Amino acid sequence: MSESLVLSSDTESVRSLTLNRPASLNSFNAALHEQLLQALDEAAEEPGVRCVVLTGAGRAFSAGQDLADPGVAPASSPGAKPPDLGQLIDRFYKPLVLRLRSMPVPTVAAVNGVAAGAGANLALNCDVVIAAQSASFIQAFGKIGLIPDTGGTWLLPRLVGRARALGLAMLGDKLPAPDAERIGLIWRCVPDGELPAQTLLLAQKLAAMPVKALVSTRRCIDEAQLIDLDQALESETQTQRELGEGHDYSEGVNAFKERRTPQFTDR
Ligand code: T3D
Repeated sequence: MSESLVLSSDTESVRSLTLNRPASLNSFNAALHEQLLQALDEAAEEPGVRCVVLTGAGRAFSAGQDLADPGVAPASSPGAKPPDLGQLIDRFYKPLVLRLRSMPVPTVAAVNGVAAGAGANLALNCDVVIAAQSASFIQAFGKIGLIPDTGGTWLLPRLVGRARALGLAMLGDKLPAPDAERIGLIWRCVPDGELPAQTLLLAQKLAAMPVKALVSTRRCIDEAQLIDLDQALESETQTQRELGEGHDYSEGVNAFKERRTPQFTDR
C-alpha cells in the first residue's frame, strides 16, 4: 500500500498533520489535496482535538502547486488547449482555505523549511505561524506568470500592508523566517532544533485555552477588516453575549476566583 501523503499524530489534544511528499518538497497534487482536506475534516469533527498543527516532512514545508502534475501543464503549442487553472483553484485551493479558516479549533503552521507559492499562503492562513530560523517564504507565483492565490491577495496586505505585500508578490524574493517575523508576516521564528518542541508547547497552550473564544476571536478579527466600527462593535456584542452563556466563561471566572487551573471544554 502506498504511504499516506498526510501523516497524522496526536499528542494529548493536539493533532499534528504532516505533509508527506518530501521528494517534491511537499508540493500539492490532487491526492495530497484530497488527503489534507479529509484530515482537516476529521480533526474538525473529533471533539477531543483542541488544536491542529500543520507541518512538512523533510526539508520543506511545501513548494506549492506540483508543477510536474500533467493537469497543470501549460499548452504545449500555439492553439493547444491550455489548462483551466481556475477550475483547479475552485476544486482544491478554495475549499482548502475555507476549511482552514473555519476550523473549530486554533491552527498552527510549523514552517520547517521553504514555503513557496500556495505552500506559503497555506501556512499564512493558519492562526499562528511559527517557523524554523532557516525556513523561508516565497511568493513564487509571479515568477511563473501567476498571481498570489490560496488567499494571498487577501492575506498579504492585511498581514504586512500594501507596500510590503506588493514587494513580496511582485519580486518573489525569498524572505528568510527572521525577516518574516520582523515585518509581522508570521508570529515568531525559533532556532531550527527547537521547532518541534516550541510548536508543541505553543499548540498545547492554545489547546488548554477556551478554544471556542479563540475561534470567535479569529472570526471577529477577520470580519472587522471588512465592516465599519459600528458593525464591528455589534459583532463583538453578539459574540460576547453567546460566549457569556457558555461553560468556558463560568469555568474561567470561577477558576480565577478559586485560584485554580481552569478546565475549558467548549468547542
Ligand atoms: O500553477 C497552478 O497550477 C495554479 C496554482 C498555483 C499555486 C502555486 O503554488 S504556484 C507556485 C508553484 N511553486 C513554485 O513555483 C515553486 C517552485 N519551486 C522552487 O522555486 C524551488 O524548488 C524552491 C525555492 C521551493 C526550493 O528550491 P531548492 O533549490 O531548495 O530545491 P529544488 O532543487 O528546486 O527542488 C528540489 C526538488 O523538488 C526538485 O526535484 P528533483 O530535481 O530533486 O527531482 C524539484 O523539481 C522539486 N520541486 C520543487 N518545487 C516543486 C517541485 N516539484 C514539483 N512542483 C514544485 N512546485
